[in-house]
Amino acid sequence: MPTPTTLAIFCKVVDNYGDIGICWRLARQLEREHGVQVTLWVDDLSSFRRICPGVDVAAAVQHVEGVLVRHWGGQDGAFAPADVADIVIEFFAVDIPPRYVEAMAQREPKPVWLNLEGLTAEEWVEGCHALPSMHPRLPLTKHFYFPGFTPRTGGLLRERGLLAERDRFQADPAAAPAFLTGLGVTPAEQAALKVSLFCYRHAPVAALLDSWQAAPMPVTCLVPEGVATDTVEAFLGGPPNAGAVATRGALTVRVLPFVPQPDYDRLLWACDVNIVRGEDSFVRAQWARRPFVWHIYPQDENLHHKKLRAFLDRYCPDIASLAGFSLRWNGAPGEDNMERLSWAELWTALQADRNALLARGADWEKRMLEIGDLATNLLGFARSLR
Ligand code: TRH
Repeated sequence: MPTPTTLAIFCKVVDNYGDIGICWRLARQLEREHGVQVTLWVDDLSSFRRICPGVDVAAAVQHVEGVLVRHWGGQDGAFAPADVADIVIEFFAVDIPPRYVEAMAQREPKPVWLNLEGLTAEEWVEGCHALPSMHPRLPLTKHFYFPGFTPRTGGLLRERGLLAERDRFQADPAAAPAFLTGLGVTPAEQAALKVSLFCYRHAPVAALLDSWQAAPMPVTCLVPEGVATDTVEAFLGGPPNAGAVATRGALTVRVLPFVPQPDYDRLLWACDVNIVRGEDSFVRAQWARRPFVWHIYPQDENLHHKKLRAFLDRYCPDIASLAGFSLRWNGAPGEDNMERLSWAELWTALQADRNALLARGADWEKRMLEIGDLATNLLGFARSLR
């Protein structure tokens, strides 16, 4: 039997859950679907535990779902060439421990070294994807690897059975009610238009909640614990803990527990509209095939507005309601005719385009499937370099 490929991922949690969310998803998929022996080095086990409750925050080394997880204390331990994996991935250009890099240089054959970058729809990634970069001192070459939305990028993370599982869930009339009931959502709340809300603190949540209170159709807004806490607390008139709920006018806001990663997918599949953020939930919303609004991770000098526009230009150049809503949600200037609309009008326009948005979701999915999934593409690329 050939020895399985070994692969190490180095992940630093800058903030939030996206860094570990993406690395964990990739690690699990490579191990489960490709038989790769994965070691995931991660510096923050508490964040990891939020999305994967099986993680022991006190363990320096542990196996989680077949993946070897090592707590990366930032210290530079001693490494021998034999400790180095066949493929080494640094996520978001983290600095791999210098002694590990030295060991990489001594190893024969040399490992494949990839820098897995962040997701953007901007055109320049096609020119940078898969480019080599020589180490200034050591006999090592690193390659940049970009996820993306076009065939000249690595594509998006997507597990093999994901879409079939989603289809089964969405086709089964009992599945979403059973799932939501398990999270404490009552039948009356389920009968309303269900919106999941995952965004950053600076999103104009209060204005949106105000407009939903006066909406012609009842809305149930499901907010994971810890999201938009100030605004949610003000709406509830009490602590925004999981299980807290309040109704004002047409709007019910319910705080949900922060669920394990696979259940977050089910939440997206069960809701009518999803508000998502960052990178990983943004991609999962695309696979949920339900209308979604993206709250993009903020960057200095509003660089993120450029990234947001690049995505909207690809995804919905002809659906002004989604572009207008998304730009306003992210505080980015929009078209004049959209700028004049109130939140209630923007919401009404978005709902009026529901069928177009559903059709776009299906069409977009087809296009993304043609690119293949990120884990398979990345592994194929790494093997082509060996
Ligand atoms: O948490 P984020 O804001 O992470 C961000 C982004 O990745 C951003 O690009 C990056 O630069 C920054 O971190 C440092 O949003 P994101 O990417 O959607 O990640 C959230 C993860 O949390 C995702 O894997 C889904 C998961 N999740 C759960 O598992 N359960 C939940 O209840 C919720 C709400 C999320």
